[in-house]
Amino acid sequence: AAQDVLKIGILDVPFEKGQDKSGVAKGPQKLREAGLIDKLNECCGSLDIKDYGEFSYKNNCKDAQVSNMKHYDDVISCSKELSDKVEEIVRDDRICLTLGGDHSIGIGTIHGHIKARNDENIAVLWVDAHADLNTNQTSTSGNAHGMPMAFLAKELASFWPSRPGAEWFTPRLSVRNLAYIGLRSVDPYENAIMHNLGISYFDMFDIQRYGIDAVVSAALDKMDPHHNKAIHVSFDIDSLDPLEAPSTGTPVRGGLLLREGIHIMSAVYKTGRLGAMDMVEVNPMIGSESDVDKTLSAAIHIIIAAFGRNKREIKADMQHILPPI
Ligand code: 4U7
Ligand code: MN
Ligand code: MN
Ligand code: MN
Repeated sequence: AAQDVLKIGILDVPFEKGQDKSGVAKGPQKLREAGLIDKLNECCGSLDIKDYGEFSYKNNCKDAQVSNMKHYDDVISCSKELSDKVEEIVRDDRICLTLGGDHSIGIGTIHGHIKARNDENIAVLWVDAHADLNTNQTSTSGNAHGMPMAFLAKELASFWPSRPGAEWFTPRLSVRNLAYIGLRSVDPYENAIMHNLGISYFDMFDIQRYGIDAVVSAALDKMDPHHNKAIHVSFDIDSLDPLEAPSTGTPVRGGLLLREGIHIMSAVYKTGRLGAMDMVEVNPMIGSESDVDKTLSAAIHIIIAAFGRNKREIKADMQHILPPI
């Protein structure tokens, strides 16, 4: 059946200072070279894609720092400008597809999405091997890509007594509107926070036990019980098993199969409420050439599932294969 044109905005965010390994900033460019935009147009029916190109920022708080959070000033400066950019794309009435970059960029993308739509209208699905719920007090690495969810959560605001340079920022996401899928490497403090705050999560045990279809519907129910919010999916490629997506900085064995990742995004597509998606932590400088190809192709499969692969209208030039009505 004919459907409306789906409006998408694509933004590259080559940011890698939220972790220690170089290469993750090359993710967006490599996803494009692997044919992301052509595959979207081939597989997803009528799309109206606006290319916002490569995001860049100026470091406007060079002296700002907090303990045990590396490159804090860059993370804050990038987040501020990125949140304005994502807000603009969502206000243009486009589903914002952000290509990372490391997962610290989730601070800016989610904050920007909330600025455009208001906190009560957004739910976040965080697909990851990790919970990314450390504060600078609890992190064992000091890497910001393990902290974005703790930075964003209203309920954790008191754990960040001061955020120099981030006066523009107010935590606006309630953990009631958050669900995790894919967890299998959660630090002890993160685990305590998840249980104290009653955060919804579906780990690899749940996926094995109930199956991915039941898990994704349960996650969508928990984060948005009335099914009326815009969905922000933050997809960390390390949620997939390293056999499927080896080129990433913090791989953890025993992860999602590619078909499970695809199923998650198809289910989100079917809600009709996808508002923004981040694809992060693809590092094309890790592993062999075939590892990199596998990882890029997995990420592209997951993205095209999010935009309705094979589920949208048949292209006009293929109508002739249909029997007459
Ligand atoms: B990712 C870790 F300690 N929890 O905080 C940390 F295990 O964005 C890993 O999910 C964080 O890839 C992983 O450094 C961040 C570690
Ligand atoms: Mn992550
Ligand atoms: Mn991760
Ligand atoms: Mn990672």
